[in-house]
This record gives sequence, structure tokens and C-alpha cells, in this order.
Amino acid sequence: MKTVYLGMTADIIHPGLINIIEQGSKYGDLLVGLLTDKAIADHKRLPHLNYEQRKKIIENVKGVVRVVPQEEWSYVPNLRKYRPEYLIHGDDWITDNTKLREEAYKVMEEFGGRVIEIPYTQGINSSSLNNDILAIGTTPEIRLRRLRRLIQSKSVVRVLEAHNGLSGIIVETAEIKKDDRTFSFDAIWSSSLTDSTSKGKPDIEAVDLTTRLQDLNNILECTTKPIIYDGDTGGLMEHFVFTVRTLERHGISAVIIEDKTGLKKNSLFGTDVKQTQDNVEDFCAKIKAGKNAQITEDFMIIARIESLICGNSMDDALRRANAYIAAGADGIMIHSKSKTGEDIKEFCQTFRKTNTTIPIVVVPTTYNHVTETELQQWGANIVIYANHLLRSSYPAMARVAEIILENSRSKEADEYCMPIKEILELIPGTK
Ligand code: SPV
Ligand code: MG
Repeated sequence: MKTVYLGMTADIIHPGLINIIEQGSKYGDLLVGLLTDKAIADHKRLPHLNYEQRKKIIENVKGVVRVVPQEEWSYVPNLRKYRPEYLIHGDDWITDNTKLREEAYKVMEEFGGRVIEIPYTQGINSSSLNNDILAIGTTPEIRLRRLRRLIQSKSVVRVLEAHNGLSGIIVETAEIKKDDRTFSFDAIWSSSLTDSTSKGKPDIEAVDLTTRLQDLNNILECTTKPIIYDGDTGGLMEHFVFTVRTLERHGISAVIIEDKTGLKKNSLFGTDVKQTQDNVEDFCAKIKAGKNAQITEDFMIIARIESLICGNSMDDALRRANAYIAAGADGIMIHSKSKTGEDIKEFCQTFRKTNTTIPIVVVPTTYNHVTETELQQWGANIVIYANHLLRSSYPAMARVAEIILENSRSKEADEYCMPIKEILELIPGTK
């Protein structure tokens, strides 16, 4: 029997996929190369189901003879390994995945194999079905778990700030295509700076958890992506345990608490204001109390080190990282307001010499010339764009307000505003 290779994600099974399987099995034994989470995650959205779940389903589909993992986005390594007589694929890759197609053709030619392209089934595809699934929403449990899966499978988890439902929708839906890859944000950052600022309050823990949860609830209602909550100092240890449970109950994936004490000021003030770093012992006790309080296994407590913000040494930052991890922290965020990012690089590279697994979170606000790829090479796993949707919307709003004043009418502001029709149709179900 000849071998027919079919690479697939098999997350949402629909008649189009069954058609390819049917067609493929006419040529020989159908070998499915099932893409692993890791193979997929840097190229398109992470599947709803994990590898084992997807494997179980596809193994039981009529016409599938064997399922093997495809560990890379490219077909080349598996084609070389299994040397199938046929490779079968939907003809949509002629336009959507030109590079993938070209290299697959080349390697099939090397050993005299043939590529069969099946006409794309019109009217039904995984992307439109995925949109339908997203419209239904998600559950707190599924959302909460997703962050750990993203960290495990993506080279870098890309996070953008949202401070209300509308900005949440942007983080949820923004997407671009570049070099055969789809780029989007993986998770949402609930920032204390933008949450406070959007309420007309300074970023000094003056907006309490209950108030912040009101906007967070709006975000939860219209998004499905995981959320990382900026927990400031975590407050009193006795209060922090309640914060952890509340966040968990809402399906938040992680809280980041910073090792400061007293009146907290925004880190980007650096040493221009008085900022007091907590002592290691007390902060470790807070981490431990939080870890003991959580109910699920998946919720993450990430310890944020402010040594480089408060003018303390690199050694202090590294010493604290190890102490916080020993106390149970699931990740480390290292912050800095340096323009070069050299201190963040030194921290990450030194830390990675002794610890290769604990996730590192970075917030490149001041050192924003550094790319995600560079940050990942330094050893970072999560990159947070912490305030950009608020910082971009405020100048746009202020400008329109001034234009109306200048002209005593709003006509001149039209070019800065989205059309009424678009805003009416932005939110599904408005009509
Ligand atoms: C926030 O977004 O509120 C943060 C990051 O904590 S920073 O503003 O850089 O301190
Ligand atoms: Mg903050």
C-alpha cells in the first residue's frame, strides 16, 4: 500500500476536512501528521483542544490509518522522515501559504513523490467556525488554563493592555498576516496604570479591586483571551489571599505583584519619587499565602522585582528572583525604566544560566526599540505592551475636542472619527 501524507491541526472537524481525508484515502494508507501545539502556536491561533484531545478524535475518523506528530510548521522534516508517495493538501495554500507549498513540492520531488491538491470546500472553513465559537464565548476555567498552554507552546507570549470592553475587543480581534503567518495578541494585560488613569485617578492603588473588577467584567464579557492582572503590591498579605480567589473565580490566569511596600507609585517614575522595596522575607510570605489560597492548579502568581526601578543592584534582583521562586512564584517579572534595556538583558541572561524553565515577563515600555525576537533570545517568555491602547486613544480624543472648539462645529473632526455606520456595526447584535 502507498502512503498518503496529510498534515492537519484537526481542532474543529468539519465536512471540508472529511472530504480531504476521503479523497486522500483513495490513493493509499492515510498518514496524518498532526501538528503539535508548538508547531502551530507561532503561526496561528492556538487550537481549542490540546494535542492529545485532537489525536484521539482524528485517530477515530474513518479513512485515517495512522497519526504521527508534526513537530514543525514546515512539512519538510516529516516528509523526509516518512517519504510518502503522496502529499495531499487543500488548494487554499496556493494563496495562503505559498512558502509552505513551495518547499513541500521541492522535497516531494527529491524522492519522486506527488502532491495532490484538493479544491477548497466553499462556504465552510475552520476560521469562520472559529469565529462562531468565539461569539459563544468561553468559560472561566478554559480561559484561566490557556495562559500556561501558551507559555509552553509559544516562543513568546504577546500581551496588550486593555482597560475597558472596547479596548478588550481590539486586543481580542487585532490580526495581521505577514510572511504566511498570522500575528495577533495572545493575552490581555489589566494594567493598574491604565485602569487608574481611565478613571481619572493616579496609579497609587487608589482604585480598589471591586472597582477594577467592574471594567474587568466588561472585558470578560466580550473577549476569550487569557488575562494577566496587575495586582500592584498585592496589598496586605491578609487581603491578598482574597484577591487571589476572586481573580481565580473570574477566570483570570495570573496576577503579578510587585515587591514594593507603603504608598506605591508607578515604576516608570523610577527614583524621581520615593519608592520602597519590600524586604525579601515579607514578600516571600505574601507569595506563599497567595499560593496556598488558590484553588486551581493553573492560576499563576508572578513575582515582580523592582530592584532596578528603585536603584538597587543587579545582584539584589537576582537574589530576589531565586528567593521568590523558592517561595512558590510561578514566574518572574523584571522591570526597568532604562532606555537601552541592557539591564534587562543582563538580568535575563544571568538568570537563565541557572534557571531555564521559570517564565520571565518583561515590559518594554522605555526600551521599546528591542524586538520580541531579541527579548525571547535574552530568555523572556512573556512580553507585555502595558499601556499603549490608552496612550494612543487619549491624544486622538483630545485632538477632536480641540478641533470642535476651533470650528464651532464637528465637520472638520470627521477625518479623525470612524464613520457612524462603522461604530454602529462594531458591536455584534447592535441592530
Ligand atoms: C502597569 O501597566 O500598571 C504597570 C507597568 O504596572 S508600569 O506602568 O510600567 O509600571
Ligand atoms: Mg501597575
